[in-house]
Amino acid sequence: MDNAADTIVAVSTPPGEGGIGIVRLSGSEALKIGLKIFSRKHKHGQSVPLRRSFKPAARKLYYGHIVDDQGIELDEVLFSFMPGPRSYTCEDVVEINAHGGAVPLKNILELALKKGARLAAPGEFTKRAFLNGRLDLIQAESVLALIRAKTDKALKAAIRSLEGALSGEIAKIRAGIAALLAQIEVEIDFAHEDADLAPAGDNHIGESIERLLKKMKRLLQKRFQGRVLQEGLKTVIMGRPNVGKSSLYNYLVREERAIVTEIPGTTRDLLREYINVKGIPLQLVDTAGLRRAGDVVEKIGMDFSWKAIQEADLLLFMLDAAQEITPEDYYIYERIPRNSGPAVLFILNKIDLSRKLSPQEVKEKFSVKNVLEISLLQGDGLEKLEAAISNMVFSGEAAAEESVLLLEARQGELMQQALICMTEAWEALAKKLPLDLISIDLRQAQQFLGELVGEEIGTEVLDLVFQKFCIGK
Ligand SMILES: Nc1nc2c(ncn2[C@@H]2O[C@H](COP(=O)(O)OP(=O)(O)OP(=O)(O)O)[C@@H](O)[C@H]2O)c(=O)[nH]1
Ligand SMILES: [Mg+2]
Repeated sequence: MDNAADTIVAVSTPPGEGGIGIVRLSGSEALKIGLKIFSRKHKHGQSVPLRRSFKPAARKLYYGHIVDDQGIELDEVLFSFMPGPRSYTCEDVVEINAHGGAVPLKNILELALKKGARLAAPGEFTKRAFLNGRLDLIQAESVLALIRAKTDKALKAAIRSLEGALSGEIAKIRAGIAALLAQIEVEIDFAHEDADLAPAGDNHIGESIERLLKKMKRLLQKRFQGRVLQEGLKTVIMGRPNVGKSSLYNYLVREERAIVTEIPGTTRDLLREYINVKGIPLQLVDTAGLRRAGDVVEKIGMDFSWKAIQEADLLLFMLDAAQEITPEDYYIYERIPRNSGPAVLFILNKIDLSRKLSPQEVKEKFSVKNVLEISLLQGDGLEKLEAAISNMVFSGEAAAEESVLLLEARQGELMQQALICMTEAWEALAKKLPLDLISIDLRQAQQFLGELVGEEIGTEVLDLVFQKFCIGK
């Protein structure tokens, strides 16, 4: 690990031009280095070096200039000092609000490096906050989620996670396991003292394990929502040629992106766009219409379509209301991946034309509960369609928004491992195996959860987590 005592510096605002840019220093020498390069404006409008006795008050802004060794003013700035432990990293932190251009920021950074600071590694400020106990690992990862959040919902979820909602849930599970372990300990001791006594309270242990299992499963379910919020739900528009897929794509993208013609087989390449439907990010894909005929180019396009369908989270399966169901519709439907495959939303388009196909018939023929009727030509049913997509992620419950917690891939995996151990403990109990064995499983589960919040964690994992950050965070 890096020498925790050294003082790091980085430009903490994103690269590019901005109104202001912030250079941040953290470490025991932060103030000393900061004061070496900062000068307060003198009465006569000239920068003069600071009096040696000058010590800025905590969390106050001071106006002045950054001045290099030759006395040249590099930038006009606001200077602030946040003494540890009441700072982001729990160390002494100095923030210099400068002008946003790349050159002044680079000059200030270089000057700070010259005066003894070291360039921060990606995520090192947050890593220090973690190492100093201000954030647990889940909260540190939420900082990343926060930075990357693409929608309001994702942002709210990341903030909740940063505030410790997810950590709190996990702490409850860990406390539950710890209590169980203690209980088992007592019973084992008891059994040793009085061999005639049958191990009592087994049922109680079983119930506790079941309760914990349920909690863990619930958290894991939310992992899907977390991933969706961050990466976008992979949503693929599919159907036979000419049903209106590209028209739907253009509507959802709010732009004439895809070519729309009355000729079947218009779309050949996949089109992909990142959009936002009622706060839920979708990675929307328009595909080539699927049919058996078609020229070489169209066939290649159809191969792409099938591949996209395999990888989808949600399929928007389009049918034409002005025509009977065709054998192609059945053929396509049969080839949708089943077991834990994508969710499918049935859409009956062109309801403005004279009807040959009713929603009832679609429901019966494909044995589905819901069919949405729309007309892209007249703009009917589109609001309902967007609501339906959103509901498929949040199951339509208003409470869902508040309860979404982000589980990063790393966190989800550890939770899964802990869940397996707990299941094994439960099975061992059901088989009436000795309590010692059950406590081994429980301890293992406890260890995985400890790793999840970052209490029992190797430096490699730590480095992996923080590498995902950019410099300055
Ligand atoms: N009457 C009517 N026509 C529509 C509607 N939606 C689309 N169309 C027309 O249907 C034709 C096909 O539309 P596209 O969006 O290109 O269909 P597609 O499914 O992408 O077709 P391919 O790319 O060939 O697979 C075009 O002439 C559209 O104008 C609708 O709601 N009502
Ligand atoms: Mg098309």
